[in-house]
Amino acid sequence: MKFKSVRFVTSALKPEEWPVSDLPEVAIVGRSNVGKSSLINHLLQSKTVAKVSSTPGKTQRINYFLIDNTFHLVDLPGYGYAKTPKSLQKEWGQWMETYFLERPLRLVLFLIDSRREGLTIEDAQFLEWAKHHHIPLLVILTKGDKLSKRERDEKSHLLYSVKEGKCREILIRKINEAL
Ligand SMILES: Nc1nc2c(ncn2[C@@H]2O[C@H](COP(=O)(O)OP(=O)(O)OP(=O)(O)O)[C@@H](O)[C@H]2O)c(=O)[nH]1
Ligand SMILES: [Mg+2]
Repeated sequence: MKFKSVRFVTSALKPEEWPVSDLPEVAIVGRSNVGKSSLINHLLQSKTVAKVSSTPGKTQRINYFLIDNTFHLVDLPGYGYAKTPKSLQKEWGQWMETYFLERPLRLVLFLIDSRREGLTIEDAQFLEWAKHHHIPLLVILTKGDKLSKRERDEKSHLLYSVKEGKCREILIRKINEAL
């Protein structure tokens, strides 16, 4: 897969709205504002495929994109977004659990802001849960361009920046391996 063609499939919320499909899926998760939608645009070399915003909570539904007619790339809403109503937060948690356990997932791209020291409680909980359920996960540190050279050298995970091209090729290779 070269990430050449993309087609927006649907913007869904509840499991009933998710596409009926056996195509493999690669999902993107992480806190609000970490750069999930930006990463999708960078992978697809488009400015407009996924909606980006400097205000957290932009992506509020599960957005499905069909890539190269072969797999679904799935932009999930960011967690840790305080303005989501409490009632929806609870249901949302259950839907997400269903999502991760029942979809034909090949890889979860787990995004963390590279400037953060350590994990948030939610990040740690998700990692623990994903490990327990043997969910294939790739940790990606975002906004790598905001780090100094020394800080970059200290990081051991894939350091991504939408301002740089090299990380895109590495990530595409890793996604292809997972598929
Ligand atoms: N400097 C820099 N800024 C970035 C990078 N990636 C994302 N951003 C910025 O971070 C902000 C949030 O990006 P989004 O892609 O909307 O984040 P998101 O994770 O999809 O956020 P939600 O949809 O709210 O969950 C935007 O202002 C982006 O321009 C990066 O690699 N470098
Ligand atoms: Mg988003």
